[in-house]
Amino acid sequence: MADDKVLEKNGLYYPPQSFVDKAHINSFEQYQQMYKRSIDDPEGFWGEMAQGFHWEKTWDKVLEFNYHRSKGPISIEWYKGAKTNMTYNCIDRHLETRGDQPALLWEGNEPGEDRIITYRQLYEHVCKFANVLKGFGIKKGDRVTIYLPMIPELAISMLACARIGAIHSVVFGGFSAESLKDRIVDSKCSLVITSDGTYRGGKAVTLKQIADEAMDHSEKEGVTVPKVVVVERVGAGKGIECPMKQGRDQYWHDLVATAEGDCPVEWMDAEDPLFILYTSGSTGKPKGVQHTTAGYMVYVSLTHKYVFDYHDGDVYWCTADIGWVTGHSYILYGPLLNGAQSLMFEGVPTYPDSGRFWDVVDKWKVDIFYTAPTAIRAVMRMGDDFVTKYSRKSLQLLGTVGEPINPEAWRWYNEVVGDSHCPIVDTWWQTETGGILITPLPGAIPTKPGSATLPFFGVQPCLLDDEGKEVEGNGVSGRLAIKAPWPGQLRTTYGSHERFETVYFSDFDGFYFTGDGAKRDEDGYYWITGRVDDVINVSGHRMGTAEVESALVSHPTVAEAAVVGFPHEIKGQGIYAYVTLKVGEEYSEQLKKDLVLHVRKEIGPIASPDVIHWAPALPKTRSGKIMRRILRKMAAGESDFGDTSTLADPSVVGTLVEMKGK
Ligand code: 6R9
Repeated sequence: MADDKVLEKNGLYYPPQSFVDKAHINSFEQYQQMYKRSIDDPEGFWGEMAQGFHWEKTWDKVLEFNYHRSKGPISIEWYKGAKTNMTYNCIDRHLETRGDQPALLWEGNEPGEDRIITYRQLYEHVCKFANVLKGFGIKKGDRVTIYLPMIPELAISMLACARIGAIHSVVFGGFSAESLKDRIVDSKCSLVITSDGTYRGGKAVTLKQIADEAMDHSEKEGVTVPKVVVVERVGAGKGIECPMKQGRDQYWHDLVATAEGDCPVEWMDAEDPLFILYTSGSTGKPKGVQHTTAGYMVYVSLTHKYVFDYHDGDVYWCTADIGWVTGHSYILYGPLLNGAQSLMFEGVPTYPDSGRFWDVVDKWKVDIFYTAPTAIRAVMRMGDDFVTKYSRKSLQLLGTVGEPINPEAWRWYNEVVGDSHCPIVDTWWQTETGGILITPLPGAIPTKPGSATLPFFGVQPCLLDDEGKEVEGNGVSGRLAIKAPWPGQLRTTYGSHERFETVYFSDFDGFYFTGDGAKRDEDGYYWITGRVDDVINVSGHRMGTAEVESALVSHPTVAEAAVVGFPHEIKGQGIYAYVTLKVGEEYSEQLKKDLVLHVRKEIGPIASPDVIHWAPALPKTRSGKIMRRILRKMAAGESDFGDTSTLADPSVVGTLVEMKGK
């Protein structure tokens, strides 16, 4: 059927008619009307959008805020005065209507290893574990660090925390002991939940020993974790050790065996914290982005419904790890709030082979598939056969997130994966934004490969020039900022409101600054061009160049380091490190390897430098500032470095060029 295809006209891609017919928002006019209303009357709009949830007490005021640092402290409050509970809305609210429907579909690392958990079963698991937490004395406001692989216990732990009002801080399982230690220390958590180990492809690797090392080190910094819960994921005989510390460590299965299957919820104030999630910025250590209860709940639920055009009964799969914000908002909270069947995948796209995604799509009859450009590029490279040998008939919608998608990968995703039958939503957002901000609504907004298109309801993006003046009109570019709050926005950074204000609100008074650059084309569509600060995006993961630099400098041979991103075919951006050694140290291939290993140990494998470039000296201005522009160009293989006359010593550039590849 011709009308069953995505149609291209003058560079715009239109959804198939059959998709439009059933879409929640099914015309551009409807999008425009709703958008206009959301901006003209935010309180009316967001008050209405909050109607379907359970409110133990409704709000007194929908929105109160100050975005101007010049007028006082930055504050953002949504649904002020309301009382509710996230877990109640994710689970209890659905028990009557869909208790026996699957909530989580779990696909393990090995094909054939899976679990289905219904809403009722999830209720029991969560209540039991919530009672375990209470038994440890965990109460409202306490922080719980969760360092787990993609297993159901991760979701259960988060929901159990939310049920009793504890604040979860999930740490991605690929982070090193050092990174985990930083997060434990900053959050001063009362409990760590981890597992004996996890799988990387076909191999079992330890997590518990990493967690132990992190806790040993946190103790030296004054934070002693009193209790640790260990999930047995791998078990004995797989070559990993799981030392248990008497009096501190207990197994999950022993604890839940005797726990009660009901646990009353803690009614939370709208603005009570729900979770902290650490993310990288341009300076210092990662910061704990803090999200609160009611606004985040309404926002992730609504975006999940409209952006993915989610309908009852759809099987929805987001391939992210819950250790990142995408997993928090669009594997766990958004889908469960909407009563969805959310697939949770423990493995990687290339194990046992590069057809795994589509094997899983066929197995579970996935309707909606959401992944990252880096994963698309990785499987695209392996050839179409890995895709076309699977039917993929169930697929109706495709999504991407994490970094700009190059038009070539977008077209391949559309034509090969989606058989030109599924609209694609390229969703732009951040850990800080809680949910999707710029995105197509698939039944209403025609797409362009590489553009995240238009703002979601209630979101007012704008472009600012270097002086902080708004750039009006279309066909322009600038720094991407947002003019007014949306309910899913972060409220502070954990432990320091000052840092929150400095990072996001001090560059441009009256705006939330995203750190991204963007252009707005003739049709008003947004194209994100990447970070304008010292943050690089490696395989969709945010990495502060300063973090990698300080890891390098902590090696005994290194005097100084400067890290920049460079274009990388699969990862989007790779990590390129210029390293100056201490006097007397010698360059060698072995030292390069040692430095890469050192960074892996300090931060984790995702931060491994792709290139180490020996730098007898770094190009610096007279005031001592490293001219990263030159380093970026050199890393990208360019030979025109622009004006170098402001350097303290312009000859440094020639020396660096000579050292390339040495
Ligand atoms: C959700 C998430 C945020 C940064 C963001 C931007 C980049 C995310 C994007 C995108 C272009 C998209 N980014 N989605 N760039 N198009 N669709 O990824 O959060 O890990 O905090 O990263 O990722 O640079 O500022 P987070």
